[in-house]
Amino acid sequence: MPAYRAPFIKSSEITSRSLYMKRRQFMTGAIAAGLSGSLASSANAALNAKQSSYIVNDKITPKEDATTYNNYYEFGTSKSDPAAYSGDFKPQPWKIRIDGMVKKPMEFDLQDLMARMPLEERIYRFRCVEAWSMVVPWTGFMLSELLKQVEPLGSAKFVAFQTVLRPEEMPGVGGFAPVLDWPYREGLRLDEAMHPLTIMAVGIYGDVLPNQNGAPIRLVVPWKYGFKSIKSIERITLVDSQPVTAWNVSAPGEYGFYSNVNPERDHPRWSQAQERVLGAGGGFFGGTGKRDTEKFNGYGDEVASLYAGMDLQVNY
Ligand SMILES: Nc1nc2c(c(=O)[nH]1)N[C@H]1C(S)=C(S)[C@@H](COP(=O)(O)O)O[C@H]1N2
Ligand SMILES: [Mo]
Repeated sequence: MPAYRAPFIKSSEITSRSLYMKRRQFMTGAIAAGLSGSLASSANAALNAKQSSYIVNDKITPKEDATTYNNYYEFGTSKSDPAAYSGDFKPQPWKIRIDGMVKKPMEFDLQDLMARMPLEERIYRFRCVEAWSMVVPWTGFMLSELLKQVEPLGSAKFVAFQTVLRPEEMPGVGGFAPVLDWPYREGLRLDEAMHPLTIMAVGIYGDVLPNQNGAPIRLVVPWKYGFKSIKSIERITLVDSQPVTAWNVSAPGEYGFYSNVNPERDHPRWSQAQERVLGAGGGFFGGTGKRDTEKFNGYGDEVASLYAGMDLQVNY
């Protein structure tokens, strides 16, 4: 292992980011000018989101990489399967139900919800447990804003999430030996769910989510391994005990409930000390395309206090 080096931001990377921001400003301008009218309902509608201050200065992953190299086992286990086989999935119309230990259980129509929630664009690091990573602009809103509307009861301690299950639209579901115990399920502690970094994303790269990235609405928790960021959510339930999660059921020794990004705790079958950055693989200008993985994926200042006093080797 190489010694730790502080991340070095090349001027070319800074340039690509500011170019991206300019393009975003242009899109926002186009919307303000009323050019977006019919776009709003089309499949690649530009979303009218304000630029958030939650950004990182890392080079943004090419959209092509983030939308063709995916994990979404409902559509197959190869990285290219979700983009290739999610064409029949119908993300509209969509309802999302929030129930359990709340004062006001509710069912939201996603279009209504998106019109009401203040959408913002955030640039987050995203680290898969398989030791690859990307940096992508998500459009969404804070999960806390959604949960506040249903008024969690004092007894609620965890939040359980569930992906829609539609075997007829999801060719990776079913068969004699299902890869996971469907539906895909995930969970967070209530304080993690209420953290300002935790968002519900409805877009990526300024457009609505493509099916392979979790259309029409998915979770994004940037300090945890990617599998916590559950896709195409149809149900959220507040509960008082730690919920069952799909990967933990499948391999409890490998995938814990917390799954905070942690270079100090290796996966039983591979090191978590470094990550391969999507789209940065040792090209003409050299470099390995790798970087050292940061604890909490670099979000330690914001989230480390959530785990004060906890042994993160035990609570992996
Ligand atoms: N429903 C569902 N959600 C899921 C998955 C999945 O297989 N099914 N894969 C997870 C994993 S392992 C990762 S790394 C991310 C990938 O998100 P992306 O395709 O947008 O990069 O989605 C997560 N959410
Ligand atoms: Mo992942």
